[in-house]
Amino acid sequence: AVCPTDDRHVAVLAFPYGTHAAPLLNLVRRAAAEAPEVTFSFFSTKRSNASVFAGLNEEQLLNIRPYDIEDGLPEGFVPSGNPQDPVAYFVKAMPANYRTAMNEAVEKTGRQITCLVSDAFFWFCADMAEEMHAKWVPLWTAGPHPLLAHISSQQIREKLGPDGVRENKEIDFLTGFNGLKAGDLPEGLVEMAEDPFSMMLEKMGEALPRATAVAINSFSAVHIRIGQELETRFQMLLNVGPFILTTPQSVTLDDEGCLPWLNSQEDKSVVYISFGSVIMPPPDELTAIADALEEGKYPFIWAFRGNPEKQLPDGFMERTKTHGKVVGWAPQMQILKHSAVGVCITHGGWNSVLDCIVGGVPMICRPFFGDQSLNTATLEHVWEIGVGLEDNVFTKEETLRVLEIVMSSEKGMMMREKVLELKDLAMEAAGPEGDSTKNFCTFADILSGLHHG
Ligand code: U2F
Repeated sequence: AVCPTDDRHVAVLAFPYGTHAAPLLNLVRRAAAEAPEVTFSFFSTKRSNASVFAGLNEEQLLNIRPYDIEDGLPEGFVPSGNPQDPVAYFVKAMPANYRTAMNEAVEKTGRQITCLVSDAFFWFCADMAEEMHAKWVPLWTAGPHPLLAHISSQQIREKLGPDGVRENKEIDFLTGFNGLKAGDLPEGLVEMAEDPFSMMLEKMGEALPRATAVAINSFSAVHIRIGQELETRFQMLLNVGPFILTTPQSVTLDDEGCLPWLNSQEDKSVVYISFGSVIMPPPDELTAIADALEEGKYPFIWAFRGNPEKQLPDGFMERTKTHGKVVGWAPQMQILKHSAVGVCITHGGWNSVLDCIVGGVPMICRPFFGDQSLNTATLEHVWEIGVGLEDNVFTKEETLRVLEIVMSSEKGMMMREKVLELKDLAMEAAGPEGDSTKNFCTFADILSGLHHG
């Protein structure tokens, strides 16, 4: 029997690291606004909830309630500095930590769970949903290429043979991967590493075809053939992005005056640098970037997560203070939309790639882990909207070389044109008649129990 929407209870299971929980909350906020009678319970760690719910008032939260889950860290855990360590503990604590908090939410609200919306990582939701007779809609927060790679891991291993990774071997047997190589794939995929994170991704690949629908923070025109292939693998594929255009965003204040400063800079002259929320490049590469900016006299905004006085070359901050800004956390999207920005130096995190597309800004990419190499190869060789680095390291010479390509060459102009074409397609997808808008309606209907398919 179909239960009335006012009995509906959607459990949202967020992955509390990197930029995963915030995009999921933003998507759910839009859905919750359209289904006021449905109850939403949002599960993440205390720390993650404190960060993603910060600044949201009752009115913005509507029918969504946060619940804190255990992070699985042993008592007295001392961070080693490796951001992957807490993730490994967390993955070991799953799914028991979610179950405990979900039972609490069922008790508190008096409503059984009718739908699970989770980070796509959470393979265990396939069984949970079955057991609860609930729907399951996982959200893949990265791009379509790595998603297809993860769900094709067995095929990739078979095709590449037993000799392990052959860095330069083309992945020509997978739809949409022409021009991409084995060495671009996420680490741990070809060799099948047995650490908790890689195992989670492996199980994810097996579980996703069981989902009611798989949502992705992307738009169909990003790669039509990959989209078509994904559609054959899943019960339903819902491109519902880019979230920067399709979901409410939390506001980042411009405390350090980046935007007024950009107003005083020439068109397409500024270099914006950010390595996302997890990564800090090694010291010699930070120095190389700083030296290149100084020698090339490029105006810049650097979103720097560490201590710039200590980690950047002596006197760099003082010498560059009139033509550069080093800030803690920048209003990235607004910066990238500003006409003064000419290039973004990034680690190739998917959210940053989408920010650059929507901002119409070509990229210089230095990937570190996970999907970032595949994103870099795709934007360099498939979309032609950015460049990678020789040997994938910043040296002063290499940084100057790629800056010159993007900022001053014919090739750089072509990149800008192509990124603007993608931007138009993104805007269209998120517009009133666009695919992402239509897919969002389907997503919201599944959550409210109105979609029967
Ligand atoms: C993980 O990505 P990260 O969190 O490291 O990086 P991004 O996906 O690029 O997301 C960074 C977000 O933070 C914002 C920026 C993006 O939305 O607009 N931001 C900001 O507002 N101000 C700043 O100063 C700096 C950043 C992972 F590491 C990646 O490999 C994955 O692709 C990604 C998604 O799954 O998650």
